[in-house]
Amino acid sequence: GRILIPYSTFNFYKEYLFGFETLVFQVHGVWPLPQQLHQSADRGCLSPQRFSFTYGRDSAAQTGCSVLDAAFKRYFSIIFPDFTKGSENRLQYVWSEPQPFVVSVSVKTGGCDGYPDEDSDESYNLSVSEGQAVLRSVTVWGALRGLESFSQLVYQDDYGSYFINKTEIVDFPRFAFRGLLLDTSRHYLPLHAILKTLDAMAYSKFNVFHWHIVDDPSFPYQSRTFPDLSNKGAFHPFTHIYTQSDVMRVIEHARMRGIRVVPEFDSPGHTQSWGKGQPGLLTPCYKGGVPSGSFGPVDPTIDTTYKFMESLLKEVKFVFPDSYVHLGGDEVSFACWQSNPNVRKFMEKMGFGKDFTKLESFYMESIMNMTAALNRTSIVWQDVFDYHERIPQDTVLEIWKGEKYQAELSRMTQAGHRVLLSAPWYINHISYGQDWRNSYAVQPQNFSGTEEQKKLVIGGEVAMWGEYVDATNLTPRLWPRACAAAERLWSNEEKTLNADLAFPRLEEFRCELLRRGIQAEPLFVGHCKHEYD
Ligand code: CP6
Repeated sequence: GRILIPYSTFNFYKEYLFGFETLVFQVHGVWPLPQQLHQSADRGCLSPQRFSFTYGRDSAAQTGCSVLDAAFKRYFSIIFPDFTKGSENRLQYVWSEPQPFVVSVSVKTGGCDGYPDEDSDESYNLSVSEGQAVLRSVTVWGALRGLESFSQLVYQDDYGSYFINKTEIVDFPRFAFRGLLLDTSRHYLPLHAILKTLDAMAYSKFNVFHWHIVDDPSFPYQSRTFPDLSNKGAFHPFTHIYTQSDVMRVIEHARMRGIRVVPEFDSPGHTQSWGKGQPGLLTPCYKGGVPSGSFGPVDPTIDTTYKFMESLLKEVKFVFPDSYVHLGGDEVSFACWQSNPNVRKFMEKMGFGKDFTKLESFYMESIMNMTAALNRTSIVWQDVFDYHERIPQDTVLEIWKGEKYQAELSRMTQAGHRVLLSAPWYINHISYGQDWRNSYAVQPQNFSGTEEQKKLVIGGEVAMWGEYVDATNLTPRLWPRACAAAERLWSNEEKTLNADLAFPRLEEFRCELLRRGIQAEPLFVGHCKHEYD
């Protein structure tokens, strides 16, 4: 008889026929792994001429829904790239009429014109059977996740014919916040590089683009209120900037993929470039009793600083629709503050003694309060918590220091704060070998604490700091390594404990990224069917 033996959980099924192994069919994996996935050997052939996405009759969204209309077009091209490129008459000698296949998409709630947010329901159910697939979700964002999974189920045989197996998927994310940080200050990233990264993020179900848009080396954000910040602080005032229209394009491209854009305006440290276009903002450093001509962090002792920050944050609220804004607060060097007599006098007046962490806390507290007054949730780096001052309860804390991050998770959640984990996912760091396995092994809720505390971990972020990264090497450095964190943040913990089982699926997904035009680097020895360019 014929017995089908699942071999490596999702990829291959082998037929045992009179004791001989023959490869019978390949079931195509989905990355990140859905919460529940059942596939069968039954498969159907898809033909681009007889394939369509439609809105279900009972769907709250119908034709005209911007997000899904665009997604239907996008996923059609992803599934049938040859057809889309106009070479469809290749290999089309068929002796039976191709059967129609309809993907019917139904969402419970409309909301096609809004933005995804922290409470967005991304769950979906997908059922693929003969001649049809039924995708059901609560929101359009869930439908996007389901369309992505659907597209990964389709595969081609050696002759180029398209197939899909009978499949049932019930899926939802483990964590609500699955972010990726890009740093556009150390190197300017052209718009196309950012948009392409957003495409690839959607392929592995990331849902937050953390835009570390400015920092010490350059200020590429073209501010409406303070144009001199980029006029004087960008690497180049016309070519190396993000105009208001660039920013709008990023936000809209992200929205179409169910991705939030959270901007970071990091202060009081990491602000050298701000000083060029905003004289008086930074602290003058002193040497031998006189100003040395160099500048330190933002000057937290003068009113004009707070007026400036308030105007800037008002603009940020106007430009970026997300309810979160990242305020930074990391790595503040105290040497310059200490050298400045006005700062020392202010410290004395405020009763801070010689403790400069109190001064940083004073500054951060006032900009966190400003942010709250603007109805926005602040994210700050862990340094702000480590200084032990009052932090508004709804502030989200982000862990970036590699050592002892579990202990930090315990302390922060004990204090009742929501937390984001980034420390183990600094993938700007590279090393020889399969370092994705380290990212994959991370367990964000593996720290000592109550169940309540564990729920306060809202997710994590992959960080691509830009010291050694620009548009030439961004994509292969990100992909497929970021995918490991994507699966950790989306999928069921128990079903994804074994990296060896994930490996063949990740290899296959990396080949799929190549097929989609993402220059993802190889994981190890091997080949892909499609190795373009
Ligand atoms: N820039 C800013 C950075 C880093 C941080 N903030 C950073 C520090 C250490 C490493 C990687 C990045 N480059 N603004 C810390 C959050 Cl290893």
